[in-house]
Formats: sequence, C-alpha cells, structure tokens
Amino acid sequence: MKVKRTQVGIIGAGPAGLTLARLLFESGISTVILEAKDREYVENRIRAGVLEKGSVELLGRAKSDARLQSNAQIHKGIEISLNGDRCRVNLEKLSGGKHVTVYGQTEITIDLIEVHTKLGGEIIFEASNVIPRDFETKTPVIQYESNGDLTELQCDFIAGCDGFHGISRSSIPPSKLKFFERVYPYSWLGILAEAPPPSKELIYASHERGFALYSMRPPTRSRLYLQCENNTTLDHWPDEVIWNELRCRLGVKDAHLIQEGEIIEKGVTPMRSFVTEPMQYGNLFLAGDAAHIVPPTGAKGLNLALSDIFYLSNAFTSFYDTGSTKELKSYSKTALSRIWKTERFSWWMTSMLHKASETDNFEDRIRLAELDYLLSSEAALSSLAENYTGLPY
Ligand code: RFL
Ligand code: PHB
Repeated sequence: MKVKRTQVGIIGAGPAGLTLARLLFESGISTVILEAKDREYVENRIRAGVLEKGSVELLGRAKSDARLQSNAQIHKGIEISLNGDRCRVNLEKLSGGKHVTVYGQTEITIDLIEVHTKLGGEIIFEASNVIPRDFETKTPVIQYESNGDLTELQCDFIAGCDGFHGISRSSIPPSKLKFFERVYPYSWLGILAEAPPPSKELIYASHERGFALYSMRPPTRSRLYLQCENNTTLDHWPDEVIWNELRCRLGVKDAHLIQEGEIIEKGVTPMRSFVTEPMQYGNLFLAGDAAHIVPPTGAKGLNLALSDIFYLSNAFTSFYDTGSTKELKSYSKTALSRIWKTERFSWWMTSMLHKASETDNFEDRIRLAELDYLLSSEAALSSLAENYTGLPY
C-alpha cells in the first residue's frame, strides 16, 4: 500500500470540494481531492444556475471568478406568472439593493478545476473504493484506489463533500446522526435548449397544469423545467410535447415568447428536502449535498454548499493559524442555522408554486391564497426578495 500525506483530505470534486480546496490553497493549507468520476464527466454535469452575492464573493476569494465576472448576467428581478398573468418582483428594490447572478454550475466547476490544477492543487479523478477511516482519532485516513494502486491518504481532517449519494455521511455510525426528510409528490423535467429564453429574467410559472420555470444559460441558451410526475420517464416527453407544455404553462398571452431550438439535454430530477444533524463527527466534516438537500425551486442547493464552505474554510484556517479548534467545534451549529432557514424558504417556494395532489383540494386552495397574498403584499414580497437574494452569512 502506498502512503500519502496532506492536511485536509477532501472527498468529492463538486462545487463544495473544489471551492474548499481553492480557499485552503490560498491560505497555504495542503489538500488532496479524491473524485470518483473522470474530469470530463464532472465538467459536463448540468445543474444549478443562480448565485447569491455571498457565493460570487467566495468564488472571487477562491480566485476562480475571472470568466464569471465577464460572462455572468446580473438579475435585479424575477417574474412570477400565475395561470398566464405575469408579475415582476423587483428584487433590487425589495431587498435594499441586492441582486442575483446567473452563471451555470457547469462553468463554475470548469473554472475551479482549471485554476486549481494550474496553480498545482491536486485532484485525483477516477479514485475508486474511497473509504474515510479513523476519523474519530487525531490521525484520520482516506483509503482509495487509483490506477490500480491502493493508497492511504493520511490527514489531519477529512471534508466529506461527496454529494447526497457519497460515502462520507454513510461512514458515520447512524446512531450518531439524526435525519430530517421530506420527499415531494412531483419531480422536474429539465431541458437545456439552443434557443433564446422567453424573458431577460427568470419566470417562475404556477399553472393549473403544473409548475414551469424559464431560466437561461447566458449568452445563448434556455434552461427550462416542467413539473412532472415522480414516475415519469423521458419516453413521455418527446420534444414537441415539451414545447407545447412550456407554451401552455406560460399562458396564452405569452405563449408566442417561446422560441423553439435544439434540445441538447433532458433529465428528470426528484424533489427532496433533507438535513443531517450534526454535520461533523470527530475529524470528519460534511458539507454541501453530502449533508443536506433542498428542492431546486429556490435555487439554493449550490449556494448552500458554498455557504457551508465559507464556514468550514474559515474554521480550518483559524485552526492552522492559531491552533484554536473553537470554529471547527461549532461548524455544524453555525452552518445549520443558515441551512434550516434556507430549507424553509425552498420548501415554501416549492409548496406554493407546484400543483398539489388532486385529492387535497383544501391544500391547493391554501396554496393559491398564499400566492395571491404574496403578489399583493409588499411585506411578503420583501421576505421573498431577502431570501432569494441570499441571507447573510
Ligand atoms: P455535488 O455537486 O453532488 O458533488 C459531489 C461530488 O462527489 C463525487 N463523489 C465521490 N467522490 C469520491 N468518492 C465517492 N464515494 C463519491 N461519491 C460522490 C461526485 O462524483 C461529485 O463530483 O455536491 P456539492 O459539491 O455539495 O454541490 C452541491 C450542488 O451540486 C447541488 O446542491 C446543486 O447542483 C443541486 N441542484 C440544483 N441546485 C440548484 O440550486 N438549482 C438547480 O437547478 C439544481 N439542479 C441539482 C440540480 C442537483 C442534481 N443532482 C444532485 C442529481 C440537478 C441535479 C440533477
Ligand atoms: C437554473 O437555471 O437551473 C435554475 C434557476 C432557478 C432555479 C432553479 C434552477 O430556481
């Protein structure tokens, strides 16, 4: 068995693991990232697209924002469409001057990998049988295989940034963790299309046929989503059905705004809320989707992963600068306070905008009353704007 040594061993090269590695590198702390997939796969995953100010600032601190600064779009508002009637939510005015940035997670991942590898950071792609061990001791290790070699990576700490299906969370004895979960009775069909989006801003559409979201990947592409049934398959969604449904849910008045184009990617995403408490056990720290999941309606999954990394990178830096374990010990508590507020917001946006089950007509009326109230109340809209643009760290 080969032996390697680093200060912080990171499992997973998603946005959480990569940003952590970049920030620690900038503070002179060594890391090795172990990633199960190959680089091409990691760089081609299509996921989130809306960034809060705190996320953009963190990517700046990670020295990975050069392309973002020149290619991203600033959005000062969103639109909400209710059965075809559109209403603009002025995020900037309602939040006291804040906005969101539209830039795809795919591009963020490409940027982080490019900068980190150029500066000499180590990412081991296609690492298999990755097993975190001995993290209840002061000498944790991550065992893994790469190119046929079995290696033991000795480290001071392990950061489990390996997403919802990763190995880190499941390596902690279940009796030490508590899980909180809600699975929703619908999913999203997502498409990426070579077609201009119907509006300069995102449109969240609640319609009697179900929810639809009209987003974008600047400069030329549309990123579009449709509420669908949980057991749907892509066979149910030929291109023509998708375009018709997108037109229909935007309403008769705006249907002409939909411009068709080649559909480059199609996929179904289930909707889940999930939180693990605590997010640390001994010297193993969980961050991002490894610890929590939100349904994508509030555009928070990626932003939450990055806010965890803000707290965790500060805690590691403080430890290596001063020897203090205070921030490391309180990492989970600090991160969870923001996570639960964001879980609440994502659950609220999801429940309010999606068509509820046919059988619960009471819940559906409450949902419509909530939407009606939101669109008629500056106080309610200000709360949406404050949460959508991002709660403070
Ligand atoms: P990631 O991005 O899942 O990265 C985890 C990385 O760990 C690797 N990995 C392992 N590596 C080594 N050994 C193992 N045993 C491993 N197991 C897994 C994986 O290959 C991967 O590279 O987690 P991270 O960094 O915490 O980032 C979180 C965000 O990616 C996530 O919150 C968002 O993308 C969620 N999400 C969306 N969020 C939004 O805000 N808007 C969206 O539109 C949106 N769409 C999505 C999404 C998540 C999806 N998933 C997870 C299936 C669409 C999809 C399909
Ligand atoms: C996206 O562009 O992928 C996106 C935007 C807003 C959301 C979810 C996804 O709420």
